[in-house]
Amino acid sequence: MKDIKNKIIFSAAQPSGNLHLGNYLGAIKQWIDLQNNYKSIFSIVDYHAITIYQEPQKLREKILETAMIYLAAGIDPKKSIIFVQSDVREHTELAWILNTISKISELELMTQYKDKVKKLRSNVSVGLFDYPVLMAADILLYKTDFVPVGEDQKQHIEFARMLARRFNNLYGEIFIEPKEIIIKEGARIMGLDDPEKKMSKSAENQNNYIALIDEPSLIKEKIKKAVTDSGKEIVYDLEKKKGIANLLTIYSLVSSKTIKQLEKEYKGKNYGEFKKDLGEAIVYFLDPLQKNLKKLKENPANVKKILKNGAEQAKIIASKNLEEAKNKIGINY
Ligand code: AQP
Repeated sequence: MKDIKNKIIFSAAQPSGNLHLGNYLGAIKQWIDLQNNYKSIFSIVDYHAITIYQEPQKLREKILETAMIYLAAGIDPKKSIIFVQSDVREHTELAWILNTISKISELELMTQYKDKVKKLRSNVSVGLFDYPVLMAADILLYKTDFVPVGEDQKQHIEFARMLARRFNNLYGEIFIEPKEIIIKEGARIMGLDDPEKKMSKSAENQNNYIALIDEPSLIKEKIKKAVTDSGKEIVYDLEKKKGIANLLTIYSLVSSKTIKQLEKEYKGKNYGEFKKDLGEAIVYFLDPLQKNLKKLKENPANVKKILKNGAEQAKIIASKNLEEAKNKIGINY
């Protein structure tokens, strides 16, 4: 048994657009505390991002910006490994191996895939279909114990767990069955333009999300436009008032006030007042991160150095574990 200090955390985000408040509240925020207690590995998963077409110059920028957001949020390269997925080739190599034990029928059940198919229709790549296998490789490659993620990734972690078990049964015990860590509040922040769907980087409507890099005026504007309902009361009701419930969740997480406290505070007040205060609370909450980000952007060379150094550290673990897997299969002579 590993003691807690040796347990491994792995998590990642795709540089497929602007990281948003959902990514932060659902995932990144947890990483900051976890890195103090676990061996932590955080990746910028660019090979996942290209499962949907990305404009190359924009992708280049978003890879670096995502890394800067990790650092600005408080991920400390002295405590955690931060690296870009494509810098560690072992990820795609293990993904190929795991492809050979994954079933098409299992991948067809993935909710995120099915949602994206609805949006993309016939323009769906094999890569998008195979996304959960690459994600399982990302996780298993480091013999990860825990994966802190938002609710939307739960099914993918279950799949990774199942692949670890299947590999171990077929070839011998080497992979750890990873468990997800999902926080109670904020694990599924909904879109501001449509509270039925999760907040998403790839949403067509920019008013769907609050990007972590949005200017204060834009943040306030987006909150003002957030979809609510025709009622008047500011109460948490997930059935009848999904929009307000989502805004209350966000407000609670950015202000550290409970939803009950907020309901009391806004009793008798109107949506306009509530939204105005929420916009300001988000701006205030994101201010330190945005200030840190501005400083980091002045010296991209330094961030690139952190990433290259992180990739070297990741590679040491990844190459050893991949070799072990290859030996088990008989891919050595
Ligand atoms: N709306 C959300 N609420 C809470 N957590 C969320 N996450 C994503 N959306 C929400 C969590 O953020 C981490 C990084 O996500 P990702 O980059 O892997 O992308 P994703 O899960 O596919 O969601 P996005 O941000 O909407 O990206 P696109 O639109 O490109 O698919 C994960 O832990 C995720 O659970």
